[in-house]
Amino acid sequence: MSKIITVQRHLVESQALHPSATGDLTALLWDLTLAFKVIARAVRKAGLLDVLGQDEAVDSNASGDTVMKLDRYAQDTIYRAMDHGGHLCCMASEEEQELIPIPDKYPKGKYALSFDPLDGSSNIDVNVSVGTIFSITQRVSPEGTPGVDADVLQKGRELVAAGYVIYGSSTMLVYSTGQGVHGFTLDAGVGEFLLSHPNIRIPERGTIYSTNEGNSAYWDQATRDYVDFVKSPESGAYKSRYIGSMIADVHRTLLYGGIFLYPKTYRKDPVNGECKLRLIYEAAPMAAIVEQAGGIATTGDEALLDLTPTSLHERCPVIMGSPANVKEYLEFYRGERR
Ligand code: AFP
Repeated sequence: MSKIITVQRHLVESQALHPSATGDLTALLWDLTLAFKVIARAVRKAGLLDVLGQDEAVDSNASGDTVMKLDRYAQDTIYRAMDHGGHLCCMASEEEQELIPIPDKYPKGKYALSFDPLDGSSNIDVNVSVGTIFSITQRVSPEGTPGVDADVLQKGRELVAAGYVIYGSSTMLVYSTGQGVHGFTLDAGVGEFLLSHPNIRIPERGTIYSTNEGNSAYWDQATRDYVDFVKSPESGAYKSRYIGSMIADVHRTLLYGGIFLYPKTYRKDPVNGECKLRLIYEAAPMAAIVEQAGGIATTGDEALLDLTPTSLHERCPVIMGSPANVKEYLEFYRGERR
């Protein structure tokens, strides 16, 4: 029988591998898991409590998307769990235009937290898996002072931790602090995340491609050629799977292998194109997980983790997945294949 390991114990044991660690990051992640449990409970009850629905929209978020009540609930829950612990100097959320300060009355810590409180929420009315994505950076501004944008605007390579929680048929937390990727399943009866997927490695190659093909007329030619290739007899037997909830599509890619693509589209701006996914809240944390699991995450031109965000809501192209599949995509993208 395998051992029962809670996420708390896993965090403490991982911290012991760093003799210089103060326990701050461990405590911060611990606080976050409480927020995730509260959100998981609300997501489970969502249909019952009638807290959802497009027509129940209350607001528009910083990126202009409809914000539903459950997004706001997830946002508030994370804020209320994290504002007073003394570990953070600021927060940034996909739902807020500006940086979220730590209230004056609480101490300012050495980390900054960025999060997408409820990714995929436009699908929630049809019971599709949604999730929370998060990342943590070490502050660059002076200790003890309020955090500033620069604390968050750091390359994905600088993340000290990244992860996501998927509220699906079960609730699962997947995180990395740079020592592999580990998955925990919430045992709702016990109220604990228990280690269920230690040291996740993405398969070297997969047979699933995942992309919104409704956009294909607006993709660059190389991406169109690649997707034509995966559908052709010469590629072998690829399957198409696209949920439209990045967290669910990337989680599947992580476990089964294959490729997830959200390339630039040239619809509104035929010259420069436009991107959908947010670098800080979606692309970088998921790229950190995929790379830690042995995969590749790229814009096509460069590794996603090498992008330095210049604003809180910057967007970028996203291609990530199994190394063999992404390398094949890059051969098309670089014009080495057609
Ligand atoms: P929502 O949180 O507004 O549902 O957006 C989800 C998302 O940012 C990401 O999770 C999906 O991969 C992507 O949008 C889906 O976009 P399309 O609907 O354009 O395929």
